[in-house]
Amino acid sequence: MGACYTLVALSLLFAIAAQLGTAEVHYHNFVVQAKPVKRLCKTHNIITVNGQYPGPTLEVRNGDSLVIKVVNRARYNVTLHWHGIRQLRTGWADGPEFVTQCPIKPGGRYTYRFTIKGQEGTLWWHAHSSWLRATVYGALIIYPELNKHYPFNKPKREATVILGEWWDANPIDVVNRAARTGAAPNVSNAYTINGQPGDLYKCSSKGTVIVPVASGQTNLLRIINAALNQELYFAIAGHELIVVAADASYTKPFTTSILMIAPGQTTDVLLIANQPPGRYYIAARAYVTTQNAAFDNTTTTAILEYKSAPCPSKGSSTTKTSKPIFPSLPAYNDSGPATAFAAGIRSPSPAPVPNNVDVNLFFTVGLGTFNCPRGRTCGGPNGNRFTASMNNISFVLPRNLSMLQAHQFGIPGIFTTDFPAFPPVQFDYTAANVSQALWQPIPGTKVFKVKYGSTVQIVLQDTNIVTGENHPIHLHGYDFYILAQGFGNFNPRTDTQNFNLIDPPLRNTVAVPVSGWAVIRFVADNPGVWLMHCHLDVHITWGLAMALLVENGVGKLQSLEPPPADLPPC
Ligand SMILES: *[C@@H]1O[C@H](CO)[C@@H](O)[C@H](O)[C@H]1NC(C)=O
Ligand SMILES: *[C@@H]1O[C@H](CO)[C@@H](O)[C@H](O)[C@H]1NC(C)=O
Ligand SMILES: *[C@@H]1O[C@H](CO)[C@@H](O)[C@H](O)[C@H]1NC(C)=O
Ligand SMILES: *[C@@H]1O[C@H](CO)[C@@H](O)[C@H](O)[C@H]1NC(C)=O
Ligand SMILES: *[C@@H]1O[C@H](CO)[C@@H](O)[C@H](O)[C@H]1NC(C)=O
Ligand SMILES: *[C@@H]1O[C@H](CO)[C@@H](O)[C@H](O)[C@H]1NC(C)=O
Ligand SMILES: *[C@@H]1O[C@H](CO)[C@@H](O)[C@H](O)[C@H]1NC(C)=O
Ligand SMILES: [Cu+2]
Repeated sequence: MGACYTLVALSLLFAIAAQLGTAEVHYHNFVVQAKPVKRLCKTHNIITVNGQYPGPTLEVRNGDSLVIKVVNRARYNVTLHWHGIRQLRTGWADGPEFVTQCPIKPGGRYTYRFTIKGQEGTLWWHAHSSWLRATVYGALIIYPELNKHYPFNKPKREATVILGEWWDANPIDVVNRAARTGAAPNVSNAYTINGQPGDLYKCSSKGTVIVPVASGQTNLLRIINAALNQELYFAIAGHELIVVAADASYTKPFTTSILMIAPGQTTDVLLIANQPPGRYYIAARAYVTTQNAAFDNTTTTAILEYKSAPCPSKGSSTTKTSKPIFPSLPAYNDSGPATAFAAGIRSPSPAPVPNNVDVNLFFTVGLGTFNCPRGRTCGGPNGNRFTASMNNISFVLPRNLSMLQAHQFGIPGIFTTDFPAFPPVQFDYTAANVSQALWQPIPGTKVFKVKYGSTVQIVLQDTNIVTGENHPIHLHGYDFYILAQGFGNFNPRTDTQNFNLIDPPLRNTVAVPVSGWAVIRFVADNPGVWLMHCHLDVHITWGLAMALLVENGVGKLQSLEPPPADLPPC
């Protein structure tokens, strides 16, 4: 009886909402296909969506629904992930291959359907299969509901700045070669802004992205790090940036001249065009935390151009030769600005931080090695193969069914539920020289099971196995509060006292400090199988991942929806 009334009331509400036009359904066709693209003087056939690189920008409002019909015309398996979308009860649309679905095979199709619930800001979408996300990605912008506003003055203009990474090779060949040799994969040849390397690379000046601004006006820049494997420092010459959101959660505004954005993260900033009219470089380059590892030491640029700036090609001889002003960026290995930037990001207070922790977890994150098979030579550390793990389990994707299907239909043999809550061996995680007896993890497909509604806290602890490194850890299906972060080993006695329970940032990806730790907390209110992994694709390839299995709660509204009929078979 009560349920009937609720249903009637709900459908009435939906009818009213539809009449007012407050929630829309957006239909898109995404054709995954190869397309020749010329960069760095050479043409490559890259995998794209609809022939676009970067892919199409999705623009929706909070409360809207998306229906994205994907057709795979490429020669690779593919899946798409809507990075940061909570996918409440719709885990089937989350996308990581073999976790929430089997891949869409060449010639196959699948329609992703989901609703944006209570999220606003900048997110993005990307392939979640092998290294296809190197070129298959785009922005996903969520505006406030109709007649609702930003919690800051409405900017005059908005621009999206997607940072990416370009290989002068097929990225799939790069990762496959590394899998064969056990060595680190080749580093990229360029970083990109909206798909363009910019002025400082060969054959790239013509395509350099221009971001136009008008004197005196406020602009909202939505900056996304879609790079495959590299954390980036970002700055705009002559201009301060006011950070107003990160990972589609608003922040307490703070002013900075340097951003550090890890792959998977987004940062929204206000830029006031208050400098002398002219041209100013927007630039990004690597923030590197490994020791003695090769990295892409190039700088990508775009140009912030005042509309009243003299045109360089038609102006006087001085303007003709005047190059844009270059910003000052930190040294590639300087962690200071990254640490300061992370500390600056706060929620608008007071944030509703969950208080009583039900599930206390401690996960190490780091690299490792597997012995080189007898009779072969390997290119990793000490002649072995590179690997990576969480709590000494190197994550292996199933091959014959997705974990979510196995969970839903009770099919055994796909994963086990014995992911350890704590490191199986306790050691000095950040010692300068961790004993090599600890370097070799165990491969496995293990989940940690969590009851619906429990408050989960996870300490993420980097290890110095092989090398310490800043790992951007991304959790699917959730936003989490970052209560604290620091260098060295997490100390529960002293570090717990410094938790920020007032205004910690709410994010979907935390850059765990190199040889350090971060503590995250969230309420497990979204049933399903949710991948948690390093967003450097080189590390997820090596197994730096695990999955949380959040059980159904009571009744339909606390349970995963049934799978869509067109879910691809394995
Ligand atoms: C990677 O780098 C090596 C050594 O520089 C080179 O031989 C190889 O062709 C490159 N390409 C790929 C796809 O890994
Ligand atoms: C990075 O490149 C710059 C020149 O562009 C050079 O001065 C610097 O030494 C390089 N750094 C490393 C670590 O390769
Ligand atoms: C950064 O690298 C330079 C050499 O490229 C080195 O001289 C310096 O000590 C390094 N700084 C840090 C903080 O590691
Ligand atoms: C899936 O593959 C694994 C290992 O390859 C095997 O043990 C399991 O029985 C298979 N499960 C199904 C449902 O085919
Ligand atoms: C680090 O440990 C290895 C053995 O695990 C040892 O061979 C090496 O000498 C040690 N290096 C330092 C600097 O202590
Ligand atoms: C991981 O497990 C393997 C196999 O039991 C063991 O040799 C290694 O020491 C463990 N390492 C850590 C860091 O727990
Ligand atoms: C593509 O997906 C199928 C399962 O749907 C799997 O059997 C096959 O190994 C995948 N191919 C590659 C290259 O990963
Ligand atoms: Cu990592």
